[in-house]
Amino acid sequence: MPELQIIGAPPSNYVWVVRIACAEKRVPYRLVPAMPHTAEVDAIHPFGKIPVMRHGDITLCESRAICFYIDHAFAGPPLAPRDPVAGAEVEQWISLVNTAIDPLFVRQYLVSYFFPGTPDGQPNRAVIDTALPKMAAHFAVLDRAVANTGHLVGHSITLADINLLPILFYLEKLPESGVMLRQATNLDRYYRRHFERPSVKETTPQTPPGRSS
Ligand SMILES: N[C@@H](CCC(=O)N[C@@H](CS)C(=O)NCC(=O)O)C(=O)O
Repeated sequence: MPELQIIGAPPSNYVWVVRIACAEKRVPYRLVPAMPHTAEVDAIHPFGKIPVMRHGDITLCESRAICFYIDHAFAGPPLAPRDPVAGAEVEQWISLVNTAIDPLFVRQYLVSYFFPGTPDGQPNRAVIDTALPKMAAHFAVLDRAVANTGHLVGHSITLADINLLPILFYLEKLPESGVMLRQATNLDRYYRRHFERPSVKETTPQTPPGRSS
């Protein structure tokens, strides 16, 4: 079996998603640190984004596609139910997080702290303050979603949860989002319980975004 390479910077939430997926499946891999828009990334992703993956002759980009490959090409516990309804619910939550949660929580709020782009390097308050009311509504959605079973889908961890957990990690660390998370008691409990999992603990980035890793 050729070596599986996960290529990308460890602090990236989407690189982390793929690493948790490997850990849950117990699939060995080599992490190749690389920033977006570098040669090894551009060779695989048409828009230079991380993560990308190399496995022998197989190259893939986009975290969802990489996780699909990891889940189906290797033995180990399935990361998404094969049942059509539950499997579709996992896809639904991955899509909701990728199209609504990540653009607001990561690309607006977290980026305004970690990559502010302001003249003095201070957090971009204008963007943060615009994001906060929408974030409160999104936290309420997530809080309701995990209230019944402590998972986004079904009664055990799936790719839906794996795709969300890295974002919650960063939200917990920042002032406004940390308060919002603690006030969303179901989501907070969900976050803390999942962060006890070895797959999550062992892959937690050692450096925040914006610092060399
Ligand atoms: N849809 C992509 C998103 C990946 C993504 O946005 N990665 C960020 C780092 S977390 C990136 O490479 N950003 C650089 C850019 O957008 O140019 C996936 O799921 O893999």
